[in-house]
Formats: sequence, structure tokens, C-alpha cells
Amino acid sequence: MNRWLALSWLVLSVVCGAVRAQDSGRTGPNVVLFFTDDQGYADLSCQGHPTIRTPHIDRLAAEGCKMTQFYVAAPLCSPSRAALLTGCYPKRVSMHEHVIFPGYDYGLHTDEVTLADLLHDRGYVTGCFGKWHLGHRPGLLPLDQGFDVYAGLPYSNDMAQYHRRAGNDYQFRLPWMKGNAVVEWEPDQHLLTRRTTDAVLEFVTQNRNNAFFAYVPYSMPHIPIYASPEFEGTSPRGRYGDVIEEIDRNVGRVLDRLDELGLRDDTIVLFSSDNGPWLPFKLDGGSAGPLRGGKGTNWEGGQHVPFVVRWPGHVPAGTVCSELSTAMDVLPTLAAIVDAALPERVIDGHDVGALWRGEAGAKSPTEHFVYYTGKGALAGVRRGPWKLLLGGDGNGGSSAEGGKPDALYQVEQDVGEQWDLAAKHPELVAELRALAQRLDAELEAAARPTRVVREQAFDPRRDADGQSTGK
Ligand SMILES: [Ca+2]
Repeated sequence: MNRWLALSWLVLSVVCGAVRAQDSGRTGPNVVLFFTDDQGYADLSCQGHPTIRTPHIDRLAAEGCKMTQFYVAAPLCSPSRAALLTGCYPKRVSMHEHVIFPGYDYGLHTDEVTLADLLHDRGYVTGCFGKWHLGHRPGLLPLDQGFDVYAGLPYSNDMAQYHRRAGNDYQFRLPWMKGNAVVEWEPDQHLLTRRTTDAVLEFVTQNRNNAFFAYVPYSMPHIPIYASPEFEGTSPRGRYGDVIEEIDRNVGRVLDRLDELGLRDDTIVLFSSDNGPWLPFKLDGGSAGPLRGGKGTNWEGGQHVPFVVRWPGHVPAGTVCSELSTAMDVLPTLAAIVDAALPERVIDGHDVGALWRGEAGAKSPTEHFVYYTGKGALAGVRRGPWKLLLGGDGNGGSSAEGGKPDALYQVEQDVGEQWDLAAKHPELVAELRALAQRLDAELEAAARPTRVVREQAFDPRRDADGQSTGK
């Protein structure tokens, strides 16, 4: 090769390298976080479901780590999501009192540092695709909480037609939003999972040269459940199975796209659910398998959900971790991985990277985990394998001052909470009761406010434009 040619090649390489470096704002691995709505602990084939088929999520588990004692911080949507995105107990950020309905005027305070804020500050492009449910007034939507891009429903898919009964207050309609704008009213719910995924695929493809965070809180399988025509009537588990299998196929579409773009090894993929199955809806609800109870309860089935993490080369393939971890750990764990500073305000989660990586002898850093009812009342505490339920019934009606006796379960040996050992261990019951009350008092004393916004981003009332959507 003559010297001119060699020199030209060198110059060309340097220039191209510089252009590539400029294109690529990558500062760490991409993050894709799937967070389904009301999917039970057992509603995946890799979690033991006998008739639901989820080959793509199973593959994720086979290529990563499945955590079998993973808890969300509340048995309901809004508080659970607040905890996932802030690393805090819902009560610390005052999001613990049930869910946000279309007429409500508050949401997660924008002073809170969300996972999206944290990754955005680290140079990530951030997108939220699906159900938000942390406030839908102006200033409280995803673009105000660290996301660059948003597409989806700002609250639950049952907050329009499902609640439409004569004489009640639920005369609302469902907006499909892009960014801060409503682009469609009453979208066809059969297509929600597919449309949401289409938006994810576009985002991932557009940002293949950037570090990106895609948060994917699917609206399904929250009732009323819908699958697209392609999936309707295809699962042996019935309509609920159709819905889960469609979610699985769409998770697979995202995994395929990561492969096609060569991003598989450089992307952390997480899969979980915001709370347990909604059992009163019978066949339209899911299953918590061996766990007792479901959504809205403090039995294990309410908050103990599936969790899978895949990160090739970092998380050993095909591993299972039964150490306790919680949704509040996701933010500090990812912060450590991408070398981001933790929020300056107090958070409750812990870095569980050692558990994800399967480090020998790694133990859960969670010393205790406090349970709250769906309405935000103190409900119990877990320490080690012991779980105390105040008032004992786990059904959301218990309280620290209730007249019923407390119940004590060894939930690692008795995952179904069948054997109340309170009478056998009265000292432990007293100790855990005092612990629960102390931890709750500490949270209450330090709780930070939500944010109230009087203006509306859109009018959610069904008859707002003098129109009836007729559905
Ligand atoms: Ca939910």
C-alpha cells in the first residue's frame, strides 16, 4: 500500500470515528423495562402456568435471572408505579392512597427524581409506552417526569366504559396520548398491546445509536381485557391467556428488534407486573399460583410478582435468585450500573446488582419490607422469612388498631399463608408489630407531598365535547 493510500485510509478512519462518536451518546447499557398490569405470579409458562404459553418471556428468563421473591410496593397500580419509578415507598411520596381516577387533580410530584430523570441526566433518551397512571394534569405527565417521548393511556383502561353504570360518577372516556396531546379518544382496546409495542419498536430503532430507556407499562391484562383478532380464541387459557400470549409475542418483537440492531448484549431487559391478579374477575383475572390472594390484598398474591432480568455477559443465563427484592430496588440498582448519582432525597430501595449478577453468597440488602393496604393504611411487615399481618386478614381492611388478632406467617416455608404461627411466637409478633409501627411513623414524619394541578391537560368527561362516543 503506498503512503498516500495509507494516509487517506487513516484520515478517513479518524473522520468516520469522530462522526460515529458524535452520533453515539451512549453512556451505558440500554434499559427496556416491561411492567404489565395485574399479571399474576403464575401467569407465565416459566412461572409454572400449565396452559399459558409465553416462549419469549421464557427465553428472557432462560437467558437471564428470574427472581422468585420479588415484591412490588403496593397491591394497586398508581402506588406501585410510583415506587418503581422513584425507588421509594408510595407513602414517602404520598402516592399510597389508592389509584388516580380521571377526575383527580394530583400526581407524583415533579420534584421527585424518577428513573427516567436519573437516566436522562446520564445522557439517555427516554420513552414511556403504555399506561402512566401517576397523574394526568398538565405538568404531571410522562414528559414532565423525565421522559422524552410518550405514547399510551394516562390512566387505567377500565376508567371509561367498564365503570359506566347509571347513577355513578364514572362518566369518563379514554384518551390515547402522544407526548402531551390527546390524539384519539376511546382507542380500540383490542389493539392496545400491539400499538404500544409499535411505538416501542420505532423508539428503539430511532435511538439505536443512543443509550435509551424504554419503560413499557402495558395496559393489559388489566380488565376489561382485549386481544387483537390474531390472538382472540387462540389460548387454551381462554381470553386471559390470549391477552398474555399477545403480550409475550410483543415482548418477543422487541427482543427480535434488539437482535436485529445488534443491541442484545448492550441492553438490560426487565420484565415484571405492577401487582397481582384481580381475582374477583374470575376467568378474566389471572393467577398467583401457590400464593394466597391477589390484587388489592396484602396476601402474597397481591404484591409478590414475576421478575426477570436479562443482561448478557453480566447476568448469568438461566439463573434463579430467591433472595428478597422489591420494585424499589430497580432505580438504585440501575443507578449503580450506569454510574449515576442517587437522588439527593431519601429513597427506600437498595442496589441488588450482586443478586442480578449471581455473585456467590450475595444476600438481600432488604432488612424489612412494610406492607400497606390499597388505601394506604399500615398492613404489616416482613423481616427475613417472617411476615406479620396486622389485624390478620390480609384483605385490605386490616389496620394497626383493628380489633382482630395479628397473623404471623413464615412465608418462605408457607408461601400460601396457610399456617398462622402467631400464637406460637407471641414475642416475635410483638416485636414485628412495634417494628411496623416504628417504620410507618418514620415514613409518615418524612413524607413528601404530591403535586396538585388545577388546570386540565384534557377534559376526561364523556360528554365534554357534547359528544357521545357510543361505546
Ligand atoms: Ca395494576
